[in-house]
Amino acid sequence: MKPIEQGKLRLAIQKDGRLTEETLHLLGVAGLEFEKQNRRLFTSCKNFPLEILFVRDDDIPKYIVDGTADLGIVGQNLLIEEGYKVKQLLPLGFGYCSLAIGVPRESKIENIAQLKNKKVATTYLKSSKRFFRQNKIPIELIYISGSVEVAPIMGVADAIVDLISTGNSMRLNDLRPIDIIYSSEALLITSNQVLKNEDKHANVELLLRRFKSVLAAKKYKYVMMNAPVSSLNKIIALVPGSKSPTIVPLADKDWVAIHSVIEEETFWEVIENLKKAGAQGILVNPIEKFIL
Ligand code: PRT
Ligand code: ZN
Repeated sequence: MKPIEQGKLRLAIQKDGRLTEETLHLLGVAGLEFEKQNRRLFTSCKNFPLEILFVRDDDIPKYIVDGTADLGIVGQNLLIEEGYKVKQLLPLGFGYCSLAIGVPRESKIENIAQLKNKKVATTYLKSSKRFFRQNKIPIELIYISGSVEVAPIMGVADAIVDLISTGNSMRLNDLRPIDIIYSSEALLITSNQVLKNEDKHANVELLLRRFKSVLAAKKYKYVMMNAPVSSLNKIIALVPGSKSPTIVPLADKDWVAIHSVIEEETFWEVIENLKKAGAQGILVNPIEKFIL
């Protein structure tokens, strides 16, 4: 199916930040060609009816809600914080982070109950308020717009609520996390309004299929190996593939070549078991796209 010109879509992505590189990589691997140098506000995709809008991440949900953009790539954390009514289409497997509660390393506080009546500094006011209210722990929330990690050192707060990914920033500021409010990753979002437009909807489905095949490919590795016919059943059970593995006869009748895929998560475990089952000369290749 070809994309529909009348259903031209506008995709809002972060101009310059933590999500930018992986967003551009995803679009590139999905086969979308556009000018990436000296990112202006707008660029047009050369081979898909798609405009790309480079903006601050905080503005993306608003643009989806008011129709300035049809699609957006944004951290789930922003949606949770502001409670935007957008349609979440696909988690994208990057931009992972957690909204964590941190206290000074030397503090006696071990759990959230001990934060009762304490001062907590954050940029994520709404998420924090909701969390402590749900847990029935009264606290004093202090809004800080940046560098929340320094609030305890400056004596402004007893604890902080902030995003963490590696946790380095908290550690460097002598803080330790005691709880996680939620976990987040980058999402592809749209609005119901867009999906009601038949042409736009058709193009959204095309893009979704492309993105899904890129994400599926990241999860798998392509493997080829030689195996004695006698251990074929054992090996098929280990690498069942998406339907069943490809078996190619070899000149030596007692041996076959097997082609299949392995999930990244269990990769080394499966490789060990394949070797135990008699597989030899195992070749592993990355997959660019995996259309399921
Ligand atoms: O300029 P613009 O408004 O577009 O960007 P921004 O500065 O507001 O956002 P940016 O680029 O920092 O983050 C964009 C999105 O990336 C966030 O909304 C999250 O969805 C996601 N993300 C993933 C993170 C992190 N990881 C992260 N670690 N956003 C922020 N951080 C910060 C955190 O606030 C803390 O200051 O990084 C620090 C901690 O990192 P670690 O690795 O030391 O734990
Ligand atoms: Zn921002």
